[in-house]
Order: sequence, then C-alpha cells, then structure tokens
Amino acid sequence: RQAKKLSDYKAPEFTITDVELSFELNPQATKLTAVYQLKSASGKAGTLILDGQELKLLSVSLDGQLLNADCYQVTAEQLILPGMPAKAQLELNIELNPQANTALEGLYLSNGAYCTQCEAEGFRRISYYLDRPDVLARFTTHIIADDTAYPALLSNGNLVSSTLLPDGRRHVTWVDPFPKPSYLFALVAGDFDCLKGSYTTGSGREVALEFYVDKGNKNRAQFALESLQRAMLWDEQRFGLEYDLDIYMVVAVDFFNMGAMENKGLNVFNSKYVLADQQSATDTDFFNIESIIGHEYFHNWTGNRVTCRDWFQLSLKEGLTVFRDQQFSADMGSATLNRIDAVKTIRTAQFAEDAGPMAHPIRPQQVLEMNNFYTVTVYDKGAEVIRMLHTLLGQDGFRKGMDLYFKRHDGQAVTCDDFVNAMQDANGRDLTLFSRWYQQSGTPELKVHSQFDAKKREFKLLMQQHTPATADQADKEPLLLPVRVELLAEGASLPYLLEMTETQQEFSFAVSQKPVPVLLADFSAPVKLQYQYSMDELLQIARDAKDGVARWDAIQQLWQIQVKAAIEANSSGAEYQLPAALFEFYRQLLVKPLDDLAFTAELLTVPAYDMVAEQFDEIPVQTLVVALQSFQQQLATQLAEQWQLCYQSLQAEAYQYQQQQVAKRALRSVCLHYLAFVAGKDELLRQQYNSSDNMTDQLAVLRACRSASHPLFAELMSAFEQRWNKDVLVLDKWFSLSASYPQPPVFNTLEQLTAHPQFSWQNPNRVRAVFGAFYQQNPAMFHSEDGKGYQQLADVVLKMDAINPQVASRLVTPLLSWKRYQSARQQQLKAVLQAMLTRDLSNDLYEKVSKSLS
Ligand code: B3K
Ligand code: ZN
Repeated sequence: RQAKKLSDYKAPEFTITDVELSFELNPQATKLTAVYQLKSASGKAGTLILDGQELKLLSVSLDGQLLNADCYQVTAEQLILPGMPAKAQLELNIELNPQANTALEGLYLSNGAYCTQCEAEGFRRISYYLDRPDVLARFTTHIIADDTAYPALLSNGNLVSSTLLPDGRRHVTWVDPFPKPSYLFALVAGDFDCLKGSYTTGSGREVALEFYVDKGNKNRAQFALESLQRAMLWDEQRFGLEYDLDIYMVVAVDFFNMGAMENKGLNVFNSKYVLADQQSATDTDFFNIESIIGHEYFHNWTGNRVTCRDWFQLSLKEGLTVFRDQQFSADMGSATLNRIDAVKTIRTAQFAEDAGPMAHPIRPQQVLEMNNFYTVTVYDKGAEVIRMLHTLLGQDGFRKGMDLYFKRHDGQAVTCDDFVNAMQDANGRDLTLFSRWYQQSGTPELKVHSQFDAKKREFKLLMQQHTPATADQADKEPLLLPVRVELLAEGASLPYLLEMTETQQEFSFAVSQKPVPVLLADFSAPVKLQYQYSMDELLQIARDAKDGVARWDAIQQLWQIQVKAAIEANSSGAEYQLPAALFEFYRQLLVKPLDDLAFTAELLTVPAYDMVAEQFDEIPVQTLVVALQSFQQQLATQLAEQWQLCYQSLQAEAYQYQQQQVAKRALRSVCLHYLAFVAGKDELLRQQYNSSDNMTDQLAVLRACRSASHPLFAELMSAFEQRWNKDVLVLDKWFSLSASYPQPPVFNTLEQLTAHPQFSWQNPNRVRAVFGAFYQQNPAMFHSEDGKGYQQLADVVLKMDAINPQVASRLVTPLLSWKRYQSARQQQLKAVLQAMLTRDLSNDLYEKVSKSLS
C-alpha cells in the first residue's frame, strides 16, 4: 500500500471551474448526472485522471458526445481519460447505493434521511472527480425526490428554484456562488422539523438560520440556534469576519462519524452536538454544543473562504479554528477553566500520541489514510502552536496577521507557510525559527534550575530544552518556546515572557529576595516541564500565583508527587497515607471556597488516571488505579464532615445554563463524588437523583456511585434506563456508565449492552458510548491482568472495520501503545495486534496496526 508524501505535491494539470450535479434520490439506486467544465492549466490537451471509489459508472460524454467504453479506463480508484482537450465539458452518469453505505462517507442514509460526508476524500464515493482541496469550483446542485417523504431538499449556497413535478416528486436547485473544493459539498434530504431564526450582520445582511432536526426535537435545538447567533457576533467583533450567504443551515443526524462538518452554508452535525434541554443534557453537553457550533461557523472563514492546498496542511484550518473556538468559549464562560481543559487534552491524548507509533508533526509528512490524521496533534497541538503565535505577537499583532492572511488569500487554497508568512509580514518579525513547530513532531522537555545570589540580588533561571526522538523522526532541533513566568516574593507576583530559542539558555532577574518561580504559566508552550519544587512551594503557587492555570498546575504536580510516593510505599508493602498539609489545604478550600466555585471544584479533584499515567514511560497500571482510588477514599473519609457541609451550603436552584450555576453544580458534584465514598450517604444520593430538575445533577449521582462502586449504582441505573429507553442520545450516557463500571462483571455487561434493543453496530455514537467509555474511563478493567479487555476491544475493532473503517481506526488507538506497559501486557497487546494484521484490513486500520508493530 502506497503512502502519499507532502514532498511529492504537484499542482493539478487540469482544474474544474464549474460543476452541475443532478441527483434523483433512491435508497438503493440513486442516479447522478455530473457535468464538469474542465480546463487544463498548461493550455494543452492531456490525460485526465479522476478519483472515484465504489461507483457504478453508467456512461461518459465529452462535449455532448457519448464516449465508447474503450475511450476511457476504470480502475478500483480512478477514471482515466486520455486525450482530454484543454477545455472541455465532461458528463458522467453514475448510480449509487446509499442504503448499503455503512462507512458513512459519501452519500448515505441516516434514519431514513439522505446525507453526505465528503471530508476528507468522500466526494469520490459520490462521483469521479479531482477530489483534492486545491481544485475550487462553483457548484450547482439539483435534487429530485418524492415530495411527501422528503420535504426538505438541501444543498450548499442559495435555493434558486423549487418545482413540484407531475409525478409527485420535487425538483430543487441550489447554487453556491463561492468556488469550493469538493470536500465542502453537501446534500441532505429528509422529513425534519425546522427551527428558524435569523441574524443581521454588522453590514446589514439579513441571514436566515435554519436548524433541521428529527421530528419532535425542535425545542431541543433552541440553545444551538442561540449559540450560532453568539458565534456570528463574536467573529465580527473579534476578527471583523462576517457571514457571506443569505442562509445558514444546520442539520442534526444520528449516524455520523465525528462531531460535525462545516460544509458551505449547510453544516451537518452529530445530533448530540445540537440537541439539548435541561432534562436530557448536562452542563458539559451545553458547553460542547456552543463550542462546536462556534467551531463549524468559524470554519466559514478559516477553512472555507481560505482553504488548504493539500491535506498535509490540515492544521492550517483545524489548528486555527480550534484556537478560535477556544477563544470564543473563553469569552462566553470561564477563560481559566477552558484553558485547563485544553491543557488536559494536550497532556493526556496529545502527549500519548507523540509517545506512540502514530507520532506526527502538526503538518504530517506522510499519510496512507487521510482520515487517520484528524488527530489531537493536528487539531489541539495545532491550536497550541497558533496560541504561541498569539502570545508572541500579542492580540493586536495577531489580528494584523489574520487581516493580512485574508487580504492575501481569500478564495485560495494555501499552505501553513502562507499563514506564518502573513503573521510574519504583518508584524515585521522573522518567524523562521518558529515554523519548526510545523515540521517537528514530539513533546519537548523543558528542564529548569534556579539560582539565587543574595549578595548580587540576582535570581537566575537555567533552562534546557530537549525533544526525545519519536517513532517518525529521530533527530530533533531546538524550538522557539514562549515561557511565561511569574516570580512570587513578599506577596507580590512579577510577570515575564521569556523566549527560549536555544538548547540551553540563562535568564537573570534583579530581585532582593529569593522568589518562587511560577514556570510555564498559562501553559504557554506545549512542553513537559521539569523543576524540583518542594511541597511548600507548590502550595504557595496554588495560593498566590496570578495565573489560574499555574495554580491548578501546582496542585497537579502535588498529586504527581503523591503518586510517586504511593508507588514507592507500595513496593515495600505499606499503605501510603497522604500528608497532613494536603488535607489542610483541602480543608481550607472547603471551608472557604474561592469566589470561582468551578475553579475550586477543579482544585478539589484528584487527577484522572490518564493524566497521571502520561507521566510514566512505563505505565504501572494497577498500582496507579489502586493509588488513585485510595487517595479519593482518604480525602473522602478525612474530610467527610467538610464535604457534607460544603454540599449542603450549595442549594440547588431552578436550572439554567448560566455561568454561576454551572460553577455551583460543579462544586456540588465534587462534594457528592467524595460523599459516595463515605458510608451512610444512600439517602443523600437517592434524594439528589430523585429531586433534581436536570441531567447534570442526576448524572453526577450515577457517576459518583460508579466511581465508588456504590451498591446504589445498579438500582439507579435501572431507573435511568427505564426513564430514557426511547431516547437514544440520553441512553448513550447509560451505555457509557455501564461500560465504565470498574469491576469484573463489566465483561458480561458489555455483552448485554451490545444485545440491547437500542444498540446498533451501524451507529458510531452507540459503539463509542460503549467501547470508547470502556477503554477511556475504565482503566482497571480494560487493562485487566488476564488480557480480556484487550481481546474484547480487538474483536470489536475487527468487527467494526468491515462496517465502518473510520470508527474502527479510532477505537484501535489504546491497543497501539503496547511499548508503554510491562512485559506481560506487552505480550498480550502485541498478540492481538499481530492477529489483526493477518486479516484483510482497511487502509485506516492497516496504517495504524502495521506502524505499531514495525
Ligand atoms: N472538518 C471536519 C472533520 C472531518 C473529518 C473527516 N474524517 C470537522 C471539523 O473539524 O470541523
Ligand atoms: Zn474543524
């Protein structure tokens, strides 16, 4: 199998300027006529090679003449047309079978509605095409379908005509005036409820907003609609960017491979990121909806108006758009809490990716299956790289760079270098060194030592950076690291922004007293920091640092110290007791919570397994699981009274999704979590479950019971299942909770779950709810000593590969990093991977499994 390389990029020899598509929809035999206006770049005739997969080609015409079958060649992945004139009109007739499409790429059916997913290379499953992002064409789309069964017929751009045909079918025509690559094409046909709204842009353009959802779900789309309005306003205010069509549509579908898709004027969303009300959705669900609605909307400029030249440049649009959605979320809610969440993602999933067989730079250099590169590295580390630019250039400088980027490249397909150049030119600053972040993979380690010279009144920071080799790249060079520092002394905090450019560097500060350095405040660079802090220093940072992220981070480091101590104690057979200073710190927080209750809740939470695990080269699974469980038990018991008092002080009020309330619920949930570890709290747990008016508080009870393996768990879970049995989106929460129960019966449970009437292997949300939760939230059982968890997941991955390779390829991730475990687990993992490789795998799965074994 042949991987593609960035270094092999060539501009296309032919381009397509205009596309006219006519679909006659039918579940098993959709007819498509595609007409392309072709132009050769050189002005010469030549061979045209179009991409295409799983298509039934009925006929080909060139400039109105039907071609004989010997005038062209069809292979499994191409349509080859030799002797194509420099300017031509090509017409293809194709038959499609949407019903058979379980990969959910191309044209498929979701609960009876037609819908499409084309990014990255799905358009070639609709028609033969130059399916690459640097071919930009104007699209006209005709859809013909039965008017009663499919009243909504949607595509990109503006609706220009709608006619009822004598046979009861309707013919609609959509025209998208903005040239676009094929990955942004979309078509939807179905019978939906439609929630309508509108937005008036700063320059006075009236935009119709339409949300298409399953019948009966209209009220649940209200929050998404309002989120869109907030996002539209925010992008005008923050970046001066306005929407450009008369209509913006969002369709919510149940069968979807990812979160959502930014098709021009017609976003398609996983219904879980559109539908919400207080009874069925948690505060986190509401947050995610606002953030993803924002993300897809922001793509209209960063992605659609300016798109990628080739797929290696994916971070050009994704890193930048994640950065933009993070800024949006920060402005809508708590900047610190949002930043902490982003840091968690980097420190867990992204650092793990760097350490594993799929390590790649934010601009990958080699790709077998593009869908495998929609990763935390391209997205989230990509956003960190943009954030560093923002830190180095400041808000105004960054805005200048953005303005120049759009001025230069609106309507073009460009590269990451073009973006960095715009930032550089707008600010008159050489960013050559900075651009290494685009080509170098791996997690830099930043080692810091300090010295204080009382006589000279000088404090020094000695810094070293080193990036260990990764699976894809042996040699590493120093990077430009923006390092935010605060020096704490005599109750004051002095902020600095250091720029590290060399392997080793020294920074001096004139101070009269030895300060405590707060290093890497705001997580100003995506690196691993090493500095020998004492417990006291960490507690001081947690109390006194200006930056909230640094305060939280100090607590994280404190816990890491506890974990190491517990492991040592464990090896000598002793049970480790947490130090009194830690209990005292927590006691004070509980007695007098900070003004920001959500931040308080975050500080009171013992780090999750994956946060702790990522600090180890070889992960001591069982010891970590036991230690973390024991920490929670100790905190629960020692501070039982304080948890109870704090809990009682936070009375529930009528639900609103609103900052103060979200924060209060977060702290209540943390208290409840610890109380579930204390005997005699059954009534309190049951009471919150039965009396609360919202999903956030109810789910908090179930989670607490699950984590503490509380006897109430089974009873409440069965009540939950009965209440929500008909509502699959909510039932997914039940699926996940069931699959993350940290005790051996979970293996039987998994079997029962896949036999549940609402479970379907065809629906990615269900599969992820069960098995995603099993490996992400159930480390004890996933890593169970007998290898059962690994075998279980491997079986599911293989089963899914035949149905939906993209989903299979995401699920396989935790099996790939066998090198991170001790030898018994290594053997078990390697055995399941080797067995997989003997099968006929999709490219998606093959790329990952073969890399992990090489
Ligand atoms: N651009 C899409 C992701 C497409 C994934 C293709 N496998 C969603 C987003 O990032 O906005
Ligand atoms: Zn995106």
